[in-house]
Amino acid sequence: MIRYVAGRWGASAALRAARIGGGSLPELPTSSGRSVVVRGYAAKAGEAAEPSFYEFRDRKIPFVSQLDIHEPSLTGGMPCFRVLDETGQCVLDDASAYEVDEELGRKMYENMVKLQTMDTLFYEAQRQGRFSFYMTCFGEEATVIGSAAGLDFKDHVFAQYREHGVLMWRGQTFQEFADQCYGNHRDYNKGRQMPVHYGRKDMNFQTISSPLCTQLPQAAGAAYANKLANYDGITVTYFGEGAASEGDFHAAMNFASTLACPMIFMCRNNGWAISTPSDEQYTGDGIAGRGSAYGMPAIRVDGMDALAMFHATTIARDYVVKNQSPILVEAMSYRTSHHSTSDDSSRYRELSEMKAWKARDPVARFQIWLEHKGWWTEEEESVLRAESRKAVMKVLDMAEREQKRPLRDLVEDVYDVVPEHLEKQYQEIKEFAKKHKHLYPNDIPIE
Ligand SMILES: Cc1ncc(C[n+]2csc(CCOP(=O)(O)OP(=O)(O)O)c2C)c(N)n1
Ligand SMILES: [Mg+2]
Repeated sequence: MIRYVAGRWGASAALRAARIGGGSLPELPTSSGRSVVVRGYAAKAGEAAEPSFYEFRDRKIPFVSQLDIHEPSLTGGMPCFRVLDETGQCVLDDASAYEVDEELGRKMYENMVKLQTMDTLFYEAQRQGRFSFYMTCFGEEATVIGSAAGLDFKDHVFAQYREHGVLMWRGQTFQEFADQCYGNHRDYNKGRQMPVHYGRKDMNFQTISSPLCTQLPQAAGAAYANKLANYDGITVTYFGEGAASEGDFHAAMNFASTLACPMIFMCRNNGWAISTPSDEQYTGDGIAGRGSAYGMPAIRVDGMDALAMFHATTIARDYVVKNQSPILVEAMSYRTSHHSTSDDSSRYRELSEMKAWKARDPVARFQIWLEHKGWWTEEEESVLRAESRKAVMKVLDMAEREQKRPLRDLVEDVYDVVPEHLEKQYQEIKEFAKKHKHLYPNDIPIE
């Protein structure tokens, strides 16, 4: 008879018992309440023992006499850690281990407000046609700032594209964000990237690349290289749950776990991959549930709770440092914005759903907690909001007025000397631009 048993936990309990070995027959729990019999495990002295295990290298898997289908859905999902509920109230009986001090709490909050303000005004500027593209992180401010605060500056970050809060936390100014989005003379990438594709070597933040999930295997490789070089920091890669549907996700997870790369896989599960809802991206226990298949520990955390995010990240980081091996974190949230300025989410999801999530605003949630602690006032709130707004408006104007880089920059810096084929392409573009001035942006010097 074939029966269904709870797969994962039953199997790992058996494995653990098998690895420990020794006298007593392990009790292998199953969700069906029936126990699995391990045949021949405890052969009596003098008797020839039946083979009890499938053994290969460090694997010792007990043979059983019962043919079972291991049904993962019977094991239940991984729970989600949170400190603050949706109204900003602490849900723990004793929260002392999961708080932050006043200075850190205020800094986290101020960064979240600045991020929200910058996103609001940059988004509007893009809609006015002032630059070509923008992405906000509405709904995920706590995921990004909470995790950034839990990392060390020396940790190398390989981000997806919605994690500009990490750069803000590390000190990137409003002006530097604006210069990049306008692709002006001051942009560190010389205007050669799409807006929001930031990169800062001096902040250990690798340049964003649009093709989804490429940052994961790169991060695993970097973590491995850093380990070999005894680098005193870890590697962190951010990615969406949609990106986790790419093959690169699996390659990176396997690479990282088999080579014990010291890194955090930080998944932002915001419910959507543009128009595809997460329940169409995967079955099973989300992204965190995949950790065990790769022998990788995992944490699931409320990504709209800044305190929970901060502590999940510090605990994950400690684990990585101590064990010199990877860990997976899945932060649960909701993308309350459109995917990008090229998207209209009202075409594929109910406005009411989005509004219900917007009401759980992670920034307001953290503000309530700070106020409750006596660390934040209404007056400070209006000053911070007004000043941030003023500062962002100013940098947008400044960035707009700044000169663009010349066309020639397009082909420089990649090779020591510009190769012939790029030189030829540049000459062609130049001629085209001169001939068809009306088709060419008038603020970019041709020569
Ligand atoms: C290889 C590749 N395929 C498709 C795309 C188009 N694309 C850009 S973002 C995106 C959805 C990603 O969703 P998720 O990883 O959940 O991140 P989120 O936007 O929700 O933060 C897609 C399909 C791409 N950039 N690269
Ligand atoms: Mg997503």
